[in-house]
Amino acid sequence: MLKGRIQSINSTKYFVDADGTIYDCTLRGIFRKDKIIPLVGDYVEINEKDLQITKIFSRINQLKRPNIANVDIAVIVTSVKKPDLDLMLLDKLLVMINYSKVKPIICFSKVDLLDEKELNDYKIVKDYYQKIGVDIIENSDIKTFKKIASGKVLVLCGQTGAGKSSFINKIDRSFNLETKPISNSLNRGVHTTRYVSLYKIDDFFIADTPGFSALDLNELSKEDIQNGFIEFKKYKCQYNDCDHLNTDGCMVKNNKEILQSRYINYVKLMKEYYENSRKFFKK
Ligand SMILES: Nc1nc2c(ncn2[C@@H]2O[C@H](COP(=O)(O)OP(=O)(O)OP(=O)(O)O)[C@@H](O)[C@H]2O)c(=O)[nH]1
Ligand SMILES: [Mg+2]
Ligand SMILES: [Zn+2]
Repeated sequence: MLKGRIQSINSTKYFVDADGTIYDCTLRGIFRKDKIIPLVGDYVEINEKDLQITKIFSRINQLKRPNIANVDIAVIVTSVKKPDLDLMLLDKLLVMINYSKVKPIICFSKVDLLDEKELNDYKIVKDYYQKIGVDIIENSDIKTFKKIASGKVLVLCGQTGAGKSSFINKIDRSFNLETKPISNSLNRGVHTTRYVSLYKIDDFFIADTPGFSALDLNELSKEDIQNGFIEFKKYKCQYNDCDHLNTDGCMVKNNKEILQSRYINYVKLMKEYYENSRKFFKK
């Protein structure tokens, strides 16, 4: 028996890294019957004779989008232009990553495309997320990134066209992952990366993943959404169970210390949550 970690998956083929050697494995039928789906990042046992995966070890965590297991840090690659800065997608990803018990960091990309006025607006946003305790880098800051990444397993996630694959190519010049310009008419990426793949660089592992433009949080509870707005917790509203929507004595609503888009996005997500749960009860 060999122990390794799934590095990439291509339909029924599982590429497992065991001590630096990549084995082209299949899955023993029993897993399919039990509907267990192995993910990139899963630690597995393989039978050396027939190269079948015989066991999947339990996960420390799992992200749904991108679908990957056992990561220490999720790097939200967020372009500030082309595609435009999408703070709703960023806030949703922060909620989802927090829910999955993974540490988030934000990596802003394409800051070189901003004019002076846009740069000022961007700085306000960047400083806010930093202030509430999220680690922030820019994709030009490879040195800082390598320090953060040392010894860890990281996954790049975020919008299609934001520059995830380009970032890996920049971190290690020997990489030549496929990248493509965004579509000018749609102002968004063209889904260049198709599979989740885990790569080793220096002393860390990093996964490139397919980007997306929309993300739904339907599986999350009201509390899961609220927990993702980490900075709201420090404000003591009049009622302990204040949902910060319309309650008297709320210290979050209309609070000038909170970035306006954060509160607006929170309200949108809570409204979506209430709408979905209404639909659910109607069924
Ligand atoms: N100006 C500028 N362009 C960038 C930067 N980073 C990436 N790009 C460009 O953005 C485009 C999209 O980059 P990709 O790396 O393919 O984006 P991706 O996030 O991997 O996209 P998917 O694989 O579809 O999820 C490419 O044309 C890159 O050259 C940056 O910091 N500045
Ligand atoms: Mg890509
Ligand atoms: Zn409140």
